[in-house]
Amino acid sequence: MGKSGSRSARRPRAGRASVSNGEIAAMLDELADLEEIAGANPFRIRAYRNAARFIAESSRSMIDMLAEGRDLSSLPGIGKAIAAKIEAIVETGRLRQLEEAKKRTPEALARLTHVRGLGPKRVKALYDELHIRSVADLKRALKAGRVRELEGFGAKTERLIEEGLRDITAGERRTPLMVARRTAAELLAYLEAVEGVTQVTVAGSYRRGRSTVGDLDILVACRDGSPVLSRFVEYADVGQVVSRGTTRSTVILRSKLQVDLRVVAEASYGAALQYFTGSKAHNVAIRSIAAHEGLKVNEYGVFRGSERIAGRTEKEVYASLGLPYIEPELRENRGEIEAAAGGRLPRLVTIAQIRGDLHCHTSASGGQMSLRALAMEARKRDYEYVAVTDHTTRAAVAHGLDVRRLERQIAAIERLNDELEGIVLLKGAEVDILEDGSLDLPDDVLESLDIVVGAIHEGFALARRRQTERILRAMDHRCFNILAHPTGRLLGEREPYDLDLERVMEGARDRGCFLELNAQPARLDLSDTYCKLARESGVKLAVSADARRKADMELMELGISQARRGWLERSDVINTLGWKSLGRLLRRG
Ligand code: DGT
Ligand code: CA
Ligand code: CA
Repeated sequence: MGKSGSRSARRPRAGRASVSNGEIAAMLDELADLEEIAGANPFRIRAYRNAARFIAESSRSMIDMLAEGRDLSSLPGIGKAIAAKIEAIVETGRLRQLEEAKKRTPEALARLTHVRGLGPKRVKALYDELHIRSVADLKRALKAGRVRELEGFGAKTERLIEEGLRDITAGERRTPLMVARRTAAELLAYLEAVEGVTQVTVAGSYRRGRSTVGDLDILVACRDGSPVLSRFVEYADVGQVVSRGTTRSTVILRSKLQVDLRVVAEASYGAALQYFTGSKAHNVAIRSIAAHEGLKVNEYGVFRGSERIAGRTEKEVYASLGLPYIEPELRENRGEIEAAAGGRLPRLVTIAQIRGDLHCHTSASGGQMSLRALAMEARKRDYEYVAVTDHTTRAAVAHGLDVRRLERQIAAIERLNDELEGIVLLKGAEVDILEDGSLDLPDDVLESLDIVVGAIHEGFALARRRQTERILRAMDHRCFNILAHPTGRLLGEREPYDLDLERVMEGARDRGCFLELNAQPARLDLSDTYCKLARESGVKLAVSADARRKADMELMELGISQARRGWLERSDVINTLGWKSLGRLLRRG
């Protein structure tokens, strides 16, 4: 760039985004912050800040001054280098040095400067002294009391930072997987239709099936010159274009969900998919295995020296490290790499293996479906059976069925089963487990049911020991089959009740009972880690939608994602069985 922006920069061109003084100042300030974290020359940093302040307070716009041919470096506090930067910003709307600084600085670290109570100086001290690189690191250090011991911090600063942290994490949005799936399905269809596009995949936490996602990470392979990046930013739901480059763009949709799109060459598509699927912990472990073999893994491929030995497919990437393909849901560095190396990877359950749903409500207890509608919906999904499990009377939740109404429902189910082809309605109930561990229906009624799902709906606050005994006692009943939503958690709303879940798992196993993985997005109970624990303790699970309306039936997919994250195989999930075998399993002793 010429010393006083000689050429066209002086005259604003039509169609160019006009950059305000405030925006120019903000970019210089941000550059100063990032340089400061990086430990750059303090004079340079101060120069950026001084210039930013001068520009922000100036009554004349920089655009006008440049248009008049003013030499900005004649202004107080603005040297030639900064004048050139301002011209670049006015000309292009961007500042190369800022973009480079952003690339150099871990995003999480840069984000820390936005925590109230922390400026770049403090972020740098936290990084240098305590190796804090992220909000999570910072939280741990605060908890351990290490922050207040740093020079220049102290107890008051600590409190300020804690408050600031609460603000930014409260504003942190994670999107439920089910919502993200709907958004992604439309966007994928749109991108696949762009000329030249050969492959599109959503990677990241979405592909790993996490119950919530921070953003969508989309990888696209396409032929040269495909307009995919420009079509991406033109997508109708885009609310804001955050960045736009030649191989990568980031947008925020109107729903506030962020989407990163990267264009990747076919030859490295598998390597990129592996890299951007994560998790970070899995990738770190994979890279260390590679290092042992004298190999290098990155998003472009697996390399021995400068030779690329794999990269086109993920399978090839894992194979080059001597490993079988590892399913995305397992990639959390929770033992999957050791299992892969030892040939002990689970063969994860799939949605296609599911033969029915064992927990559903009708309009009789707060749902919206009639018996017939429920049966039709299940048949549409190619299920063989679906259990009708309305609430009993004690349930504080929703107009439970008393014995008379339940008996009428049983008769209605029998009539429908005679009439309907291709689907069996199971006679069941979601029975309240009372505080003493007894069940909220008389024995003769329980005996007449095909399936009994037991649940706790009140008395959450019992002490750990009593809560555990209560559930074990309920499972002592020979009609008890499945413990619904075993920990009672409601995400972001209610903590799990205090319970010795390992004892409950062993108790269920020994009695021939089962635990539920409830697929309601607010529950997802059992969690993935507890699913894994259940499998290890030898108790089987039912994955259930707990549907109240037709659309809920598709929540089974969410449940299966979580089951897979919990390492469950077909044989761990009882609703992969046909009704004949399942029926035998449900008749205890
Ligand atoms: P999210 O978006 O918070 O739900 O979680 P992820 O796992 O989708 O994380 P995201 O979007 O930040 O990054 C996507 C993947 O890219 C991540 O799972 C692994 C990979 N990745 C991102 N940054 C790094 C990094 O600094 N190092 C390594 N090894 N991998 C990274
Ligand atoms: Ca992500
Ligand atoms: Ca991302």
